[in-house]
Amino acid sequence: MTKPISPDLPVRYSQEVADAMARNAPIVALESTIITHGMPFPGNLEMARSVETIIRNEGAIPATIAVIDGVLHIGLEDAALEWLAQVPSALKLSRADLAFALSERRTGATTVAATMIAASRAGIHVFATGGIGGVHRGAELSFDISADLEELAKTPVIVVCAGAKAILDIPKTLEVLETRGVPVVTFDNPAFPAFWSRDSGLRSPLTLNSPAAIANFQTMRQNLGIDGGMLIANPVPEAFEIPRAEMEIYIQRAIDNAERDEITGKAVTPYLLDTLFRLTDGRSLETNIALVQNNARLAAEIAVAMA
Ligand code: PSU
Ligand code: MN
Repeated sequence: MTKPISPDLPVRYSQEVADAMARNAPIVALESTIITHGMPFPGNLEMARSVETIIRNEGAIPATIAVIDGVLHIGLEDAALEWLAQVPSALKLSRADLAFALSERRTGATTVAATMIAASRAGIHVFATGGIGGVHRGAELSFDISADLEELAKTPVIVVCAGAKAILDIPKTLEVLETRGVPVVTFDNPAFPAFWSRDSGLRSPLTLNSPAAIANFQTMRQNLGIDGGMLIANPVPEAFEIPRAEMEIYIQRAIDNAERDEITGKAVTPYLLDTLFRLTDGRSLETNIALVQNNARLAAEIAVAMA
């Protein structure tokens, strides 16, 4: 079901990832848009390094994915990670423009959708991130629905996230996932989480309590010949939670600013994330880092269970 990497694709594996592949060791993919467009420096670099360490400590190998000068990197050495965390000009790459960055020899960071494509082609089945893209509030007018949702329907990768940010319309996001046949499984909790908060106010479509059960579920889908990935929602640890009501004030302000500044297309999500970091004075960043770390741990456990 995984399409192999074409010999004509400019791809480079980190030493660690190449070794892991040779011995069939568990690997966890990581996206890079969260580094270049999702968090400010130096918190982004601290996050990127710490999640790699957590994955190694769980017995898996991290593969951060990005395009550097037209080469698709599966696994970044530390110097490249440090450089990417500060480069101002990186493109934000999704399904629509991942190949463009390769054909035009550009540098760009991969979103959830593009990371899933690259991971799947490389034979990596588990991926950890913070929040996914989804259906934006007001999508009935703007038509702004992230390509991440379509990719989850198509590409067989398990994506571990902390739910969806309430900058999105969470009920509509869950509706689209259901329509497209994407299982949404919350880990060890009946409520679907909303990124900074453990409870979005919506019940999770499905719940599972162990990494092995998640691995078995995906294997059974493949036994049935069902394509596509699944979304694992891992609630933020209680100690780092920010209550929904408190975030809602900032979210509404960020959305209002985006409308005032006429932000559209792929600029919308980075604009909202940046505005929220400024409005919360960095407090949201601490929570954001903690939840990505928590997701990296669970993703590594799932990868180990699948190996
Ligand atoms: N949501 C977050 N943090 C992020 C993103 C989303 O809370 O960093 C990034 C991810 O890379 C995601 C992308 O795949 O934004 C979605 O962008 P868009 O809505 O333009 O598809
Ligand atoms: Mn969009």
